[in-house]
Amino acid sequence: MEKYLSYSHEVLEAKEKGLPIVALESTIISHGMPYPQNVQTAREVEQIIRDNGAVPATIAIIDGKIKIGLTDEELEMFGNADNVAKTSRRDLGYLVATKKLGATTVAATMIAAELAGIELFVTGGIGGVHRGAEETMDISADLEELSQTNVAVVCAGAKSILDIGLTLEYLETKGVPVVGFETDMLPAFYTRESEFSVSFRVDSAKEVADMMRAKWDLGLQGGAVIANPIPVEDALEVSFINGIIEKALVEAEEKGIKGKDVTPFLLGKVKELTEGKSLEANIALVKNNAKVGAAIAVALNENK
Ligand code: PSU
Ligand code: MN
Repeated sequence: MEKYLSYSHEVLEAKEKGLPIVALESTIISHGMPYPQNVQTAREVEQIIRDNGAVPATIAIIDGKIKIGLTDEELEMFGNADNVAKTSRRDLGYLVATKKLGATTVAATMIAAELAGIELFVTGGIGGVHRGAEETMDISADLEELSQTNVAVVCAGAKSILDIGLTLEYLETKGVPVVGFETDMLPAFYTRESEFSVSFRVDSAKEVADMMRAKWDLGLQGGAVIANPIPVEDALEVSFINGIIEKALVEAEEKGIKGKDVTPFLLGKVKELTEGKSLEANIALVKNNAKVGAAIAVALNENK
């Protein structure tokens, strides 16, 4: 693996000392948020993880290697460059072989984290089953990855640009637990609530760590979705955001947006139509996830 993986000094040292490490994705930086808020958020999220007792490892493809932990200049580059490819499972081999810049999605970040021995990953939102998937077959590779790669993923639930019900059905079929962190209801990213229940509710980082350890000790492959609701003060109003998501979906359909461009298009459109309110909410929820994720990484490190 040495041929394909490289580590930042900070992450290498953390590995040597056996410190808890939290993986972070780079698609959210390159394709999920505009510059410069993306870079600023990435830096702040890393610092929150340090402040809560773990070491951050933002992951991306650079110069033919999967880089585990980015320098400040690299974070800036991934936030600002326009030649960064959105990289999921199918793209990894190509980007590494051609030495192009790749920003890793949830799926690719999980793969990289597992290769690097990192058990916990923090992000904002995962991909899922898109609305209309019964016709388009647009189902994110993130879901398949969650069923086979041993990394727990902290997120703020499933966004209603997706078909949340079908996303949960898919995860159930694939045996992926969807855990509510201090909630019985699946949060819907911008809002704390949805009409869907989680598989289990947990009320502490230790409970999550114990559940993951038992699952993995039993030889059950795959990760879990740890759904952590956006803080009350940052949540958007349900009818406001859902109305805007409807508009964004109509526009994506009219413009014929397809494949891997769908999610970035919808996120950008929602930001525009909410006049930036969705971006503020997105930033707040990722930071909140970083805090919870660091605590889970610490607990996982203790029950190893
Ligand atoms: N949801 C967000 N922000 C994001 C993404 C999803 O709120 O940046 C990104 C993640 O990297 C996720 C990817 O893995 O989009 C899913 O893309 P697709 O639907 O094309 O699989
Ligand atoms: Mn897709």
